[in-house]
Amino acid sequence: MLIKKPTDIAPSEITPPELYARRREFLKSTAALGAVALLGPLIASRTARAAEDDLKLTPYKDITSYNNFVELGSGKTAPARANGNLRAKPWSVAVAGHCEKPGVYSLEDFLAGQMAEERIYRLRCVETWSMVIPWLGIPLNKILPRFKPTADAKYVEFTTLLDPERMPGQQSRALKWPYVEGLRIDEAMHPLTLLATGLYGKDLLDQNGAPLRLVVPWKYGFKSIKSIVKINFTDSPPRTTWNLEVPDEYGFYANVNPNVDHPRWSQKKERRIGDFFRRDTLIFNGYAEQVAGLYKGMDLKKNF
Ligand SMILES: Nc1nc2c(c(=O)[nH]1)N[C@H]1C(S)=C(S)[C@@H](COP(=O)(O)O)O[C@H]1N2
Ligand SMILES: [Mo]
Repeated sequence: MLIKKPTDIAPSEITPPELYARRREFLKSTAALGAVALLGPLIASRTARAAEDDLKLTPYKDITSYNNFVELGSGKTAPARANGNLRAKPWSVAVAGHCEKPGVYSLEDFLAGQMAEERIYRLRCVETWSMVIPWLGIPLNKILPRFKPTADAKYVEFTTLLDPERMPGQQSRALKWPYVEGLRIDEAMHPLTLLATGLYGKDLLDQNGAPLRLVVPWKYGFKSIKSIVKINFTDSPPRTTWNLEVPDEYGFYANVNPNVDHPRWSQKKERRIGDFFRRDTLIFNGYAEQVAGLYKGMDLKKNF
């Protein structure tokens, strides 16, 4: 489905995850050796250690067995047990709203001509756990322009598949279905915003949002909506699932922010899955340099 030039194939796509992780360790230690000569042993080793620790990949096993995906079941382990319901079935994505090329596209047509790239991002859940995930995906800003959004397209609304047969969690009233999320158009077009089709070089499993899910790395995980079937260009803010459900706990923006606590718990610290000690939460999940400009002049406490 995705056609790539050989040079675009990331090592992760041709190497099993275990080997891949070891090779990355090797590359990192050789890079650190180079830096030693330039910067002096102390700085180099400290920097290398901090960088390595911060973006050390979460094991594939954890990324695919500890999930939030209410449609496939509540609790962290239920979604993985429901794996198999979504994949290997025809999938299409409807494009609607303020654009010149609305329509229903098969997944193949929707992604036609695009090359998946690897992006290693932190994922921070509003519940205070986090992971580091090597996604495979296509920047959303390479896909949206194809549908020619008009000047009225101020926001983008995303919708998850509604099908209680394939998504047994939808037989319960846990949330109002289907799950809906949204971004401002400039957030959607930001180069960090990814439409993911895989991780660790493999296609997404159902529990991670097969076959197509959003990844917005500077926002709490609930913005990164899974198993998308519709993209709608709107002129007003989309009504998003968690915001509708509990408006004073989950805002539209949901930018990761250690200085704005959840009403029921602190957001100052987080626990990286696999770590024993908690670590500091980073503003914008560590992507401030890239995204803070999107929110210039905004009161982040009000616009949480
Ligand atoms: N459709 C849908 N998307 C969803 C969710 C969900 O329940 N349904 N959970 C969200 C939450 S709370 C998080 S933290 C991330 C988790 O993604 P992961 O399981 O791939 O780590 O998915 C988000 N996307
Ligand atoms: Mo989450």
